[in-house]
Amino acid sequence: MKTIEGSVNGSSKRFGLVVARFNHFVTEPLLDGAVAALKEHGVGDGDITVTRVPGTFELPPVAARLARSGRFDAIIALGAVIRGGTPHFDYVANEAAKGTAEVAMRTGLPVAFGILTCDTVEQAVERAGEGASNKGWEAALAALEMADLNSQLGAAGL
Ligand code: INI
Repeated sequence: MKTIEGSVNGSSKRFGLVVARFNHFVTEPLLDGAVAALKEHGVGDGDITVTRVPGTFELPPVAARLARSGRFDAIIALGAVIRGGTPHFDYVANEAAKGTAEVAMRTGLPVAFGILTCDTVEQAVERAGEGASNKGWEAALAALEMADLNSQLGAAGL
């Protein structure tokens, strides 16, 4: 039996990050967590590119553009959708989930989903704290593992 599994070693891998500015008090800590995780796992500062967009709804098209550029091994999308009194939440959250998944499926490049969908500001802030409970950190770990898995699958001719 053969098992192929990615590791979280990011040396010589390049990552494109796209961050929503909406709810920046949550998304900037998510970005900090993601960048810290990448660097902790061997990614060079020059191999990290950060782009910012107005809101989570705008994440998928920019993720697609980064993915198609051929310059990255994985993309990390970071945003925070917090439920208000309007149906806007569902539209933004659904489109972001559908859109980022579609980018990954169409391009074959991993797109990590670091987008919080929370009922309250408190829940969002809780998920953007220091350390491994930070969802940006978690998304970066997924991107690292998937980037390495892709390399290994390629090396195995799969
Ligand atoms: N964008 C977010 O990133 N989070 C939200 O909670 C949010 N809400 O609730 O409205 C939000 N809206 C803006 C949206 O992402 C777009 O930027 C806007 O609709 C313009 O296209």
